[in-house]
Amino acid sequence: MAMEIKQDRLDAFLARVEHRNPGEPEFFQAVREVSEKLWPFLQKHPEFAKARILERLTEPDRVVMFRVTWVDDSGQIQVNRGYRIQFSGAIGPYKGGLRFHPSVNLGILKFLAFEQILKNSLTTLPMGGGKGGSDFDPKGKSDNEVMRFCQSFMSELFRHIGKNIDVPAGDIGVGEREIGYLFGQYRRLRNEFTGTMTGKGMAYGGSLIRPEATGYGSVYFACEMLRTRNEDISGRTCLVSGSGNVAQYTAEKLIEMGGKVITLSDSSGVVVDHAGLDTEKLAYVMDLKNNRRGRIKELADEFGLEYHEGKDPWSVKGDLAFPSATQNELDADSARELVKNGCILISEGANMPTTYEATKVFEEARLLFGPGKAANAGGVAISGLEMTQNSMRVSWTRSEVDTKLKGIMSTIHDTCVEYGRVSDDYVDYILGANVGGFVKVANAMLAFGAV
Ligand code: NDP
Ligand code: 2IT
Repeated sequence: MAMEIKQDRLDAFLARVEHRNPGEPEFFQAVREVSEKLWPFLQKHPEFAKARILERLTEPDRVVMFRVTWVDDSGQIQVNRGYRIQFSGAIGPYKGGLRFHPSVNLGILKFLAFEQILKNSLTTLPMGGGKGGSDFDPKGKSDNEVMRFCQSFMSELFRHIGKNIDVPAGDIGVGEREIGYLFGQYRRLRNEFTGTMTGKGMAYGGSLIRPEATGYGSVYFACEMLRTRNEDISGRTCLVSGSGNVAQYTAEKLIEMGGKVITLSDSSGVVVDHAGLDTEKLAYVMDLKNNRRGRIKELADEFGLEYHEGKDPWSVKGDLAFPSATQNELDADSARELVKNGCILISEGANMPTTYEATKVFEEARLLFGPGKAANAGGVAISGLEMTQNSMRVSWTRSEVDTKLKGIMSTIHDTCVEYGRVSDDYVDYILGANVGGFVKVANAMLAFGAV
């Protein structure tokens, strides 16, 4: 009976969140996944429930939305929408990426910023949660068009950010080129050089290992999970989705560790390489995606590999899966297919790539499941260290930063085990990551009183 009353209260809380945020299914999905896991913990900690921490944490500090007007190469005026969600500043300056993709809307950025709060807390570094971006599509645009868009975008964003206020970085569609244009405009408008963005180029304050950090971190996290079962990457068949920043460096680290990476994909289709990608093919992918901005099909054409238009990697037989493209790219049918094919581990390089129903399939099958806020936290962790280096005006070596990245991923894993061990032989990493990320933010909020 008592349990039912508590479940009723969770349902009522979620119904309120859904009602207050209409047309934002991804935001609701993220809040639901977190709240369900947090609820039993909150029952045991009435001080958090009494202070209504979860109600406050699901309401952004503020949302900035603005018009971005720019002129394309043919002289036409174009209008896009820009956003910055400053979700929670409880434990540090707002921190999180910018996404440029036609699918971007308020609900998607709110889900990303909400996840970022707990992810950033898990890194142990002092960073609050934020996210931003635009529905601008960099695909098919010239460098000059991208530059003009970025300059216009920053001409509004600059007044809302700062090294101690809000520090943006990259995400889908925002890589080294875009960060350069954005930071260049920010520096020009402010006339001061500060570490107000991360993911910067090495010539102007970037950190070594930042480009690699999300992908490498996702593999380090997978290693930690495998270690709990006395397993490792070597000789394992790996399915990677996407072929952008996260996918590329996930594949690179897997290959280095002796894994056999048999898939890469993009929004058009999947390439399957039964022999396993080698460093030559990966170098081809990096040039294709980062410089020539082509389609993944060209990898298959170049090396005579299998290509399936409109398909994803999840029906291919593999031991370890690294969804590294976008949200909700892995549904319940795909999850069942992976389980049936003997997959033992999922490490989410992307943010919320697994649908709600699919996570339940993995939980039931008791797979090693590393949720994005833990598994892909390496990227923002090294962003945090880029901020540190900028403030200290020093540059750490590659091996110094890589060692710190390994240490942070291992600490995040420990936190997940601490809060997520539900039996001798099973760690609920979703539970562990959500509670482990929540505690510090909640304690800070308690200390602040009713703000
Ligand atoms: P990139 O823009 O570098 O690459 C994105 C990749 O995902 C591309 O291969 C793209 O294919 C594919 N993709 C994007 N949207 C879709 C879609 N709707 N359907 C299918 N495929 C899609 O982005 P990142 O690699 O930086 O980001 C990938 C994921 O990782 C995102 O979820 C991001 O939030 C997350 N992440 C990124 C971090 C970072 O440091 N960059 C840190 C932590 C998480 P196509 O080229 O065809 O669009
Ligand atoms: O989702 C993410 O963690 C990122 N896109 C990286 C954010 C950052 O500030 O480096």
